[in-house]
Amino acid sequence: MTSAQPPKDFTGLKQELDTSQMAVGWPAILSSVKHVFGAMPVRRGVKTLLNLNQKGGIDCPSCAWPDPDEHRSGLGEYCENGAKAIADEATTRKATPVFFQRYSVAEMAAKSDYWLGQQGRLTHPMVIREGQTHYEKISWDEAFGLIAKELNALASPDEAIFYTSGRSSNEAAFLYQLFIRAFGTNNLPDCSNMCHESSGVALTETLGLGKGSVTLHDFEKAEVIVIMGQNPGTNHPRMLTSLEKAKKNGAKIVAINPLFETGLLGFKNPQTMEGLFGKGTSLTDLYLQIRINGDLALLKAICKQLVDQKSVDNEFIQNNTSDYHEFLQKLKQENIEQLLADAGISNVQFHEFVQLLANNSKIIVCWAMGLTQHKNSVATIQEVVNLLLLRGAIGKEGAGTCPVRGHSNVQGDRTVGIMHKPSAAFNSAIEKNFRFTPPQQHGYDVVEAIEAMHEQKAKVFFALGGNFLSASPDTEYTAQALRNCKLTVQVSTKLNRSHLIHGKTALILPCLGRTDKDLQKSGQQFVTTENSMGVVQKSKGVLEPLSEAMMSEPAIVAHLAHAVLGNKHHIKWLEYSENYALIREDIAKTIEGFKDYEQKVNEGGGFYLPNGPREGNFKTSTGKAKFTVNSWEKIEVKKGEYLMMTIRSHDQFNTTVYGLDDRYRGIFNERRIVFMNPNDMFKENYKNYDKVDIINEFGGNQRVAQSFIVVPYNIPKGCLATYFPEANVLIPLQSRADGSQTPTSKSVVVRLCKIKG
Ligand SMILES: Nc1nc2c(c(=O)[nH]1)N[C@H]1C(S)=C(S)[C@@H](COP(=O)(O)OP(=O)(O)OC[C@H]3O[C@@H](n4cnc5c(=O)[nH]c(N)nc54)[C@H](O)[C@@H]3O)O[C@H]1N2
Ligand SMILES: Nc1nc2c(c(=O)[nH]1)N[C@H]1C(S)=C(S)[C@@H](COP(=O)(O)OP(=O)(O)OC[C@H]3O[C@@H](n4cnc5c(=O)[nH]c(N)nc54)[C@H](O)[C@@H]3O)O[C@H]1N2
Ligand SMILES: [Mo]
Repeated sequence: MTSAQPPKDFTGLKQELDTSQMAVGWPAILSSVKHVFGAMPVRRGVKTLLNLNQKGGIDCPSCAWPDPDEHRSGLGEYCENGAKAIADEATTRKATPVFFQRYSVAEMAAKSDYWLGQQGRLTHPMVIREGQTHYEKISWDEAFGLIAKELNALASPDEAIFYTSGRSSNEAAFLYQLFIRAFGTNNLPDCSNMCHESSGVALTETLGLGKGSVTLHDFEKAEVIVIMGQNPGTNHPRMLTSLEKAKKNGAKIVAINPLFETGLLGFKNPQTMEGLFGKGTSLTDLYLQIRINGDLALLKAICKQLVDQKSVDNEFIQNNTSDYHEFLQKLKQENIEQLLADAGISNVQFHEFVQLLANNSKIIVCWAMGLTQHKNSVATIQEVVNLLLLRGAIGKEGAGTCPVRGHSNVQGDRTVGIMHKPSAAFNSAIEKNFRFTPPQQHGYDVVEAIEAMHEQKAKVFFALGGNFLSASPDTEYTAQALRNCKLTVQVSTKLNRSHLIHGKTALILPCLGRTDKDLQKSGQQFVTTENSMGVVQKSKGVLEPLSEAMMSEPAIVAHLAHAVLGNKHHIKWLEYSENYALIREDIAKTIEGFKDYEQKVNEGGGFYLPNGPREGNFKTSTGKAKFTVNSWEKIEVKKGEYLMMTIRSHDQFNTTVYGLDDRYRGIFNERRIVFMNPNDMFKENYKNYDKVDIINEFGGNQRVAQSFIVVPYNIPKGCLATYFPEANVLIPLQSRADGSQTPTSKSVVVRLCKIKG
């Protein structure tokens, strides 16, 4: 059977023990240049970079960090990893039908993720049918006909699953969900389910909106910025510019992370002379090296100490919050010493942190996957909210919540309807504007979708972007789920492992990316996206598409809807694909905050969507910001077991591997490594670079990730780290965050088994 995991060969590890304390600077510039000009001719590279993140230009397809509202640097409003993302998409390399003739699926599956990505852009629709070994060319009409036949033959629309990754534009996503609801299901799992779902759930419950409350302007006014479970130097490098500015304005920065991440330590801004030729700016004032999943314990200890020493904003609490009394009652039972011991934080650092919080109230808390991918993630994020509420640090300038989103339009996709649990208000807006009754019953999220396919309750899997197989937990189980399908369809820009582990019949539909010019009947189109701070902006490609056979995402969805539903509804699907302004017109009618969409998005740098918590307006069940009681339970780890987090290296975007280095952590030319504390290595009798298998036994099933190299690293005792997606095979599908169902990718209980010889 075709292997679902990347090959287990080692590539030749080099470890640099003495790493720099400064992120970016010249090494980042050199790396950007190497990636961009290594992938495409100079003119194409320059044209792309000059348009990146400029008003009316291309919205960078990498992370969701916002662009400055006002002035943007004419040269270089992007970062090293944005440049890598662009190089990956705008490359002139092509995976044409000839390529697919040359390599069987099994042969491709034996190659590394890096190799798959290096084959270039997908250029033609391809199909593989039962019993075949190779993909072959298919026409678009035939492909749409094939999907329509399978979808219309299902016993119920709920036997189909429609996944979305977070790069799709508002236009594509809105049309996609409209089609899926008209078809008759809410089976809309998306990458959010594995990402910031815990943030959405926690913030909706407590503050009435599942999004962050701050803007870039707040960073300039903040007194304290806390960064929890986030590695911005790699994953949101442009955030460092905001942190540098904040720092210059006097803000104190606190980092809470099991690793000393270079990007949190210091920054050499490539847009300033000082950054290029000077010492750079050191960023973090207080660095708490927390034990994996110790955050809830630490936050509870902080809340208790703030209450005990009466450093709380009583007036704010009185006027703006509910459930305070119950919160206080439960807090009395907590023991600070025990909580700190569980978190692995010293008393000295704890008190230093508490004093910073007690003496200031313009506090921003930022977080990412280090908080969202644990069993207690929703509770942890609710405790972040408790802390901010105690200090009155929400709904005012320089303060608030900042869940830093991942994919560049993951937030926008949700806003325009990519959700498996639509609200009643959303459903009635659809009904009113499109004259059909959308399904009311909730659909599958990612983990439920995998189960449904495994049990053959779902038979057709369609993905608008992403790499479902490799991004999902429990790789072997997920692979079987996909193999069980009658039909799997991937709308993609680049080759990935989800094309190789597929249903009885499988299709690859090549689409335009953010950088590509999108010409339709009414002329050149632009699309819109929403960043992590709720700004909607336009994005317009500038490059000639590599192949005439690629279609845009909105056009693919429109043609699919037309093929499946024809004229069953009062919806003129194909007209949407001829002019995306028509889609925006309907978004404006259906979704709150998009009034005058077309006009506003054409003015300057975009517009802000309404944000209740930002204005101190909380649409919760009590009409106020809610305190919550969150109980702390330490994850049980037996002797010989470790708590393992799966993290991103500096040379990847999720499952796309740009290169084999993790420069800031001093790792070169290898991804199959496991970071381990030298004391633990000594205890286990491991020498540097010994080889191990990693084992998880959750729920009585054994999962093994074979062949990893043990690397000594400054990580808390009892903790390990590996890279995603190589270690996803170990993440149990059944281990999920309470309340959000996010797989617990940051707290996997494992043991190691030394490979002899
Ligand atoms: N270049 C690049 N940019 C990206 C991405 C990419 O892959 N590459 N991915 C995008 C996406 S989709 C996302 S969601 C974001 C992800 O951005 P991040 O969340 O920064 O990504 P991770 O590598 O998962 O890093 C998690 C961080 O949390 C820490 N951590 C792990 N467990 C814990 C814990 O229990 N407590 C605390 N306090 N910290 C912990 C890790 O040490 C690490 O520093 O980045 C986006 N941007
Ligand atoms: N163990 C572990 N697992 C994780 C995580 C973790 O931290 N640890 N993180 C989780 C997180 S935060 C996320 S967001 C998910 C990511 O899950 P996904 O979003 O599913 O995965 P990506 O790797 O971002 O998807 C990459 C593919 O998207 C396609 N693509 C790129 N651009 C476009 C485009 O413009 N249009 C279309 N149609 N396709 C495009 C390309 O073919 C590329 O191969 O993974 C999750 N999985
Ligand atoms: Mo993400």
